[in-house]
Amino acid sequence: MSDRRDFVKKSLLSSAALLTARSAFAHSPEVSDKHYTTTTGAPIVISTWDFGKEANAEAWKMLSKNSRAVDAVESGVRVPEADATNQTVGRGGRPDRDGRVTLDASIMDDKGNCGSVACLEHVVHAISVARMVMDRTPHVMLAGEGAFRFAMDNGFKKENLLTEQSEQEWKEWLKEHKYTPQANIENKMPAGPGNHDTIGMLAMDTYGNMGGACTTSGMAYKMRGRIGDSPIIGAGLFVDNEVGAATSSGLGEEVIRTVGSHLVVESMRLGMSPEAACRRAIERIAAHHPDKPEEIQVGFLALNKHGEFGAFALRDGFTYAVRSHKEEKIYSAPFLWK
Ligand code: SD4
Repeated sequence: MSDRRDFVKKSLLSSAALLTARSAFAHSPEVSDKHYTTTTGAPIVISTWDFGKEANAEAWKMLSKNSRAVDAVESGVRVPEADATNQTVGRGGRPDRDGRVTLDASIMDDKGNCGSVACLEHVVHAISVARMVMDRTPHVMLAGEGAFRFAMDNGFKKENLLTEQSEQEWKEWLKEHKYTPQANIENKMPAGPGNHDTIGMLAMDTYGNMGGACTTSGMAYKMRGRIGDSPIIGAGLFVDNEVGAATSSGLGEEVIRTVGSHLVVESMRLGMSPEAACRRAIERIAAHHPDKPEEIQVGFLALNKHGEFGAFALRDGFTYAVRSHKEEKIYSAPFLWK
């Protein structure tokens, strides 16, 4: 209880400081270029891909009512999780090679608390199961059958996540039976630009505290049991309330190998801008691939404690959505390889 009082007191103090900071910025010229923008301060929410816009809108409703960043990002990413037409997150996600939809998700708050689930089946809101792992268990990560049992024990509903559309496409795929991840598959899916991949969302609340969430059905037609970067703290998501937060989308194996999101945050700690920090992590991945394979895409997205954001990708096509008092916008990330 005293912990909570302490939190409320600190929050009010930092909120007052932010309000002062905001009015000091109110008449300063906008610092803005194509990919790197200084906002006028918190709150702000950013997320991967074009479809982040709708998810941001949900998170924004909460941020603008002074909710904690961690609560806002959880609510925000539940939007694509529930959307059966989005074939890469939650319900309607593309299955693994065996036709099973398995979800990966992680969440992290401003106090270094984190929770995640990997290879979770039959539960739409993997992010909320991850949140419950964070809030109600002594662990960080639950996987597979254990994660499912934990969800059932905590009141989540068992559902079939495989939609007719995803099932049909999987059956088509089985005819050729080969597994080749495609670059920017998120913006190329048959259902058009509304159909995307992993959502990684980062936010800073009115109190200047940060939170992040990441949720996905992973790479389509992956091997059974395959886990990507999204549920791995430090790879698909990392939040350090003193410095900033980062998340990723793309070929998870590359992100895990380089502990990408942690690398981005640590680079910001050294003074790099969010974009430069994302670029550094992308260059680390590129260094393993002098031959620039066509099929590899990874994008990083980052937000620092000043409300500055940026992104960088291996290839053209990675987009992200931003919502703040100043803007509601989709940006294209700069990239390394044509
Ligand atoms: C994964 N990073 O499972 C996820 C998938 C993804 O764009 O983000 N694809 O590897």
